[in-house]
Amino acid sequence: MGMRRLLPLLLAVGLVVAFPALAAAHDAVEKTSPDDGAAVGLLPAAVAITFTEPPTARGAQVRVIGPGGDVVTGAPTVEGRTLSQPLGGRAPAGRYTVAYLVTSSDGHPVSGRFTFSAAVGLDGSTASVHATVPVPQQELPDVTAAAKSQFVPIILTVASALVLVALTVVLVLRSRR
Ligand SMILES: [Cu+2]
Repeated sequence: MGMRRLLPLLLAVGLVVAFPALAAAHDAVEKTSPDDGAAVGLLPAAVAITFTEPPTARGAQVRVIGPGGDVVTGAPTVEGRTLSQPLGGRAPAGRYTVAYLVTSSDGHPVSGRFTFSAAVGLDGSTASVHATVPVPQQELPDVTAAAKSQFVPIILTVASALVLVALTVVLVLRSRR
């Protein structure tokens, strides 16, 4: 095979290596607890997100933002395919948005959010609740930007991809001489 023909092939290989997200699917969210948009009675003591594959506990982050701010307590835990986050004992009634970031089983970060309303808070307070609508992006602190710095596997993936692309370029240039 001539080098002129090999060049597009090498570039294609480099692209596939550089963008693993194109070649592999992240874990999808199967369900959340409470359901997205749900109106519940008593605020649950924990929220949970169940994925299609077991996520990695390391680096997992969950924020549960309500009328009184973030009400998470302790670190999130992973049991099987479910990521759980306990809530603080003084969380008030009202509308909550849950934002999460977790490492997918394929090593890529998966983030998302959902909302729900609770008529009775863990502190005994009450609020009128109704089904919620999606929250505009700017109402939430940017948890993903801060958390992504913890994703060492991603950095390694990107670094190795760059090395492979560089090697590909070197091979192409060398083959042209
Ligand atoms: Cu992925």
